[in-house]
Amino acid sequence: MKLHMTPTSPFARKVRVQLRETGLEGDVTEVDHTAAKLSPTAPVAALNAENPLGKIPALEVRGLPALFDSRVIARYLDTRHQGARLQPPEGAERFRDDRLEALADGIVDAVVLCRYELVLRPESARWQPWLEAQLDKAKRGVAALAATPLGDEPTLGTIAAAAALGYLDFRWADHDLWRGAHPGLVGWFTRFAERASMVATKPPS
Ligand SMILES: N[C@@H](CCC(=O)N[C@@H](CS)C(=O)NCC(=O)O)C(=O)O
Repeated sequence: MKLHMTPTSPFARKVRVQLRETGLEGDVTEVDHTAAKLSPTAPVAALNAENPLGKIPALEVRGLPALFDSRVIARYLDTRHQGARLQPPEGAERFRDDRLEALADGIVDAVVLCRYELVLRPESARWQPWLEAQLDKAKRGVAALAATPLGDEPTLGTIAAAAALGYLDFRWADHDLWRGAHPGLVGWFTRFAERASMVATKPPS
């Protein structure tokens, strides 16, 4: 399998943590698009050929078209390893975990859009109310995350939550979107971030 990624992408990090938690890491070659400076305004032809949406992560697998997005990849990989499934069994627990994953991904969607607005859009064309509205989504999302019971075990939901908080630390530390207001979440993340899978995939500073 080939994983299109960058070491700074929080969505790719979800997959990279999962690979390490499930012993599948050795089955996947990472294709790093950092050098191409992948962004919505700098598409990469080799990636577009696999994912028409031009986004990472995308996973090339034998016998299927390349898989995207991170949630689809996560569910595929969870069928490919020997150990216990990371997704809870069908029922209420699975929906709680799916919701957690969607919440975490939604927080990242909002701040990734903000980053594009700040980094890619010419300053003269910046739309401040839109930016603030996206940051508000992220803050409300983090408050909801803090109100959600989070186990210490890796599931698709807890991995997504950890990738989201790690990304807020990586790109948005100066905005203090979560640490100041949610000490309980800090405690949870501190423990989760000690996992070898998280240490190995920490974004480069
Ligand atoms: N919903 C997608 C989001 C993926 C995404 O937004 N990836 C960003 C990098 S963090 C990307 O590839 N951006 C390039 C683009 O939007 O053209 C997922 O979960 O995989």
